[in-house]
Amino acid sequence: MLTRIDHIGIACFDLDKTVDFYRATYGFEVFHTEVNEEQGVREAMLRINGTDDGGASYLQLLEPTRDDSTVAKWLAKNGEGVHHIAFGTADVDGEAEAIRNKGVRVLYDEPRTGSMGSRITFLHPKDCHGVLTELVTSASSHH
Ligand code: CMX
Ligand code: CO
Repeated sequence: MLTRIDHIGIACFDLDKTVDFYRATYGFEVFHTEVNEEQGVREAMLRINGTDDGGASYLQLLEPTRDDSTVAKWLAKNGEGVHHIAFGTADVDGEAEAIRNKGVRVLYDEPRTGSMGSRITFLHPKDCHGVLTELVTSASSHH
């Protein structure tokens, strides 16, 4: 089961400036920052709200760390904006398998490491009506 919006991923050129915008405009504070070398991003998670399943929903602000990263490529083509949406689940492996069996391309054979020790995978945007879709199991709900 997918039980929440885990986060909305937003690509930006300058993470610090974008964080400042979200703080000044909406009062959202940074909950967590990290560099994910595998994904080629420096990111800030802004916690927006708690959710019915005991988890939370975030904005994930993403700045590329290298020119050949997926986010750098996307920014060069599209400019800043919404890059992906992520659904939360207690079982990313099971959900990925079930969705793969429906004919949607899952990008990774095994989930990889995402923000805050979560486990993540992605669905191809061309199989999801143009939306790059991530599935997330947060560290606190690993079994
Ligand atoms: N949303 C919607 N469509 C997208 C997209 C996105 N974010 N990124 C690419 N596309 C579309 C392109 O517009 C293009 O469509 P057209 O052929 O119609 O022009 C097509 O997909 C192929 O795009 P591309 O620029 O050639 O990009 P690639 O195929 O090299 O990569 C993808 C696309 C989805 C495989 C790659 O972005 C990927 O592996 N993403 C998952 C990892 C990721 O995004 N990590 C960063 C976030 C990390 C995190 O959330 O923690
Ligand atoms: Co994400």
